[in-house]
Amino acid sequence: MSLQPARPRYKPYTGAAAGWGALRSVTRFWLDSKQPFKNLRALLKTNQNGGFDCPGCAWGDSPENGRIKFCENGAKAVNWEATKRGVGATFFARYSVSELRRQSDYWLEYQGRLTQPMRYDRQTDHYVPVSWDEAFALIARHLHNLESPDQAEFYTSGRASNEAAFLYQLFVRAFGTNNFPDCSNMCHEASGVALGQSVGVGKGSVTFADFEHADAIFVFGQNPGTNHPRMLEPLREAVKRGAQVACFNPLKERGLERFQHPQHAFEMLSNGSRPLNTAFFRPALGGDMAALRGMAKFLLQWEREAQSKGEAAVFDHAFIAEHTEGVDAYLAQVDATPWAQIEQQSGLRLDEIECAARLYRDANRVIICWAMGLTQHHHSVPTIQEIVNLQLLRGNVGRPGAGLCPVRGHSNVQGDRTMGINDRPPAALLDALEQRFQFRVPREHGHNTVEAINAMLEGHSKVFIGLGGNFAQATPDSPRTHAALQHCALTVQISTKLNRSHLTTGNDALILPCLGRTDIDRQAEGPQAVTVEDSFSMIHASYGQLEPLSAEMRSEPAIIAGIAKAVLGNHPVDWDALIGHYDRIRELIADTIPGFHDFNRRVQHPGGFHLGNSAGERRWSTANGRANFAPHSLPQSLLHEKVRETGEQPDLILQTLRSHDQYNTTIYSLDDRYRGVRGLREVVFANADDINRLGYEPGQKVDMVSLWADGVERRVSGFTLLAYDIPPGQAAAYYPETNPLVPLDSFGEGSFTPTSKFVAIRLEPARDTGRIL
Ligand SMILES: Nc1nc2c(c(=O)[nH]1)N[C@H]1C(S)=C(S)[C@@H](COP(=O)(O)OP(=O)(O)OC[C@H]3O[C@@H](n4cnc5c(=O)[nH]c(N)nc54)[C@H](O)[C@@H]3O)O[C@H]1N2
Ligand SMILES: Nc1nc2c(c(=O)[nH]1)N[C@H]1C(S)=C(S)[C@@H](COP(=O)(O)OP(=O)(O)OC[C@H]3O[C@@H](n4cnc5c(=O)[nH]c(N)nc54)[C@H](O)[C@@H]3O)O[C@H]1N2
Ligand SMILES: [Mo]
Repeated sequence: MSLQPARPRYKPYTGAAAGWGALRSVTRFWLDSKQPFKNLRALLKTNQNGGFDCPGCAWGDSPENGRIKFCENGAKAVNWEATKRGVGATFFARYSVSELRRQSDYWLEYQGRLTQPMRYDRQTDHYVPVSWDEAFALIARHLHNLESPDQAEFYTSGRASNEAAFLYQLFVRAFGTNNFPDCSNMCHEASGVALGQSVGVGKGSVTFADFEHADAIFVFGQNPGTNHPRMLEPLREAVKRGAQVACFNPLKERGLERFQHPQHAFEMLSNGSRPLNTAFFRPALGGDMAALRGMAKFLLQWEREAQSKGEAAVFDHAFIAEHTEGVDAYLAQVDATPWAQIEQQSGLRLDEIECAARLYRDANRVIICWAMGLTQHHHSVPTIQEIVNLQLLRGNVGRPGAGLCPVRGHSNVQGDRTMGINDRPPAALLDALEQRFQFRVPREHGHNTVEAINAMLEGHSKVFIGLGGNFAQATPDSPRTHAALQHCALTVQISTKLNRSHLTTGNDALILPCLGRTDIDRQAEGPQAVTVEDSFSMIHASYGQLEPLSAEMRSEPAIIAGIAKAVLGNHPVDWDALIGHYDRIRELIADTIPGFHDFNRRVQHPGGFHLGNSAGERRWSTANGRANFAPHSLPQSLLHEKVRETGEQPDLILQTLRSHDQYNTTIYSLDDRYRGVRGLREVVFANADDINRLGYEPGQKVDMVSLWADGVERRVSGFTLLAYDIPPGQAAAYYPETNPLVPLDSFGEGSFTPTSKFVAIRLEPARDTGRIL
């Protein structure tokens, strides 16, 4: 593999998910890391007891050791992080920041690991070396210069360990603000809000073992073949033992459709693959709430029929009576929802919805999973609450083999929230911090991601610190976000790899290179482990395995402690002492965060420990102490009023999604194997009839312009139209290239999550008409 991408090619993929293609792809990344043998040893430690937690996704594992527990995309993540290539003083002397800005996201990260702290020199437009102490002192000067602590933004991306996240929130709150914009704001925020209101805890209620007992598993708006490949195995096992797997996705994503496991040699050799799904439903973008409502309406109809015939009930009346509130209002809402609206909004025929409802009814134990296809819409909170409503009707929460399963993204995004990375922190957390550390903890809500961008744009916030991630590229409305960062007096990025956020500098800017999950973290009292929490609330330890590329890199906790000490001195804790051995950080976590008592002992247990989940135990930590039905009506229209105000009918509705060879804004290669694309990311998938109807030809280059009545033109140029098996009226294109199309004020109600899966667009012939394919 080299940086030179393959010649662009588009040819529908006919192989199975995983299998030989996966093995070939992993091998390429392995060799390209320049240290294949070391990395092979490291890979075998992935997700093992005594090994490190995969820096890929947040899917959990069975606790037994021994079996190989990494997937194709986990292997890519490991090889990408554990590379021999480094980016330090020589690199930055060679390229100015303006020059670097002209490079692609792919090129930037490919350059390798950041190896030493750097400070931006505006005079020369180059990054130049800076000592750690000078860097910390510079941050302290800027933070002390602010009129109020609320003028600084402290971003977190979900790879930060529990220890790093806990220290970060402690420092930031001791400094005096709750401004915690977080990648979760763009991700599963709607799940947290919806579940918190409905069942009292914003996390999934199931554990890994539940998948072994489910009679049906519904997967909404998720592409596990690419984004959570280890999830395919429990799905496949479920199908094997006769359980139903039903998928709701407008795209027939490979892996949901056909699957073979790379670790099952026989199936691979015989090239035998079997259909994984037992049912596949292809809703309109944003149509899931209507589909779920339709399922509930069928259940209600069958419940009434059963009652009139004296047959067994469809609803779990005992559960509803004992545990829930609001069923009558909800069923009245179900009755009031017209079938015509359900059909029109869901994009599904009533017989399809009836089929889904039957699958649902006939299963005793049902797990419902979901991801970004549900969380990145205007009405994501009501949609997820509709899942809860459905599950409550049949008592499918809090018993083995049944429950709610938001499948998280970043490997520790759930843990970061548990540790208090929260712009709207619960009072109990703040009370506990105040009691333990004896300082006045800020009580006002802080900024989430959208609010942080607005605050920087308006000049209210002047310092941005990013604990990981790529704020400039992951956020919506890219030109405005870039301007927001550039308005700052200081931007600081604590990172492993070079990305566009380092090039979108404030007046002053720092790059602070940190250790990653795979690196050995040596502190005064020896090598340290960190801990993480997966989607099933399992907490386990992670031990880095590889010698760091540079002695100048520091661990995230050490960097945070360095900043904190420079800003606050030894208040409210002795930061250096904590870093000497992370057991001391874990003691503070045990003192303040519920569920972590005796943390240092329990985390020694192979496989870790379960944090507990009140909803999973049928205890409801809601205001009324019950599980709540949420009686929402369907949205009047899926088109936001700002779209309707333009008076223009959108050509297509665009969703922005991930290719197979990327991890969020990290682009591993320009290929998307399962969708048949090679060597090119500026593509837009559309239905052949739509391409024809709109007067274009497949392979032609187009611009996309988003419809939003605020006088700002949002356009991306030169995307190649690909005829794809996608429902009419829809389009799909990769994130982050399409982020300039997502308006900053187009976000989910109650979640503030940018609506990345629903962008109303117009196509225009590209100014550059040269054909690529
Ligand atoms: N290899 C790899 N792994 C990853 C990531 C990665 O980038 N690469 N990212 C990580 C992160 S942070 C996250 S959050 C997860 C993301 O995991 P996913 O949620 O699987 O990610 P997306 O690519 O955004 O895919 C969304 C899926 O939802 C479907 N969809 C879109 N709109 C709708 C809709 O309205 N209704 C329905 N029913 N379906 C819809 C799309 O067709 C697509 O299949 O993955 C994590 N794991
Ligand atoms: N249009 C559109 N936008 C989206 C989405 C979408 O589906 N569509 N998805 C959203 C979602 S779900 C998410 S989660 C966000 C992701 O947003 P982010 O989490 O901000 O972005 P990433 O691309 O994961 O960040 C990659 C960078 O993290 C740094 N990094 C990697 N590992 C480590 C580490 O161990 N420590 C530290 N300190 N840094 C590290 C590297 O420098 C790398 O360049 O994007 C969101 N944006
Ligand atoms: Mo995410």
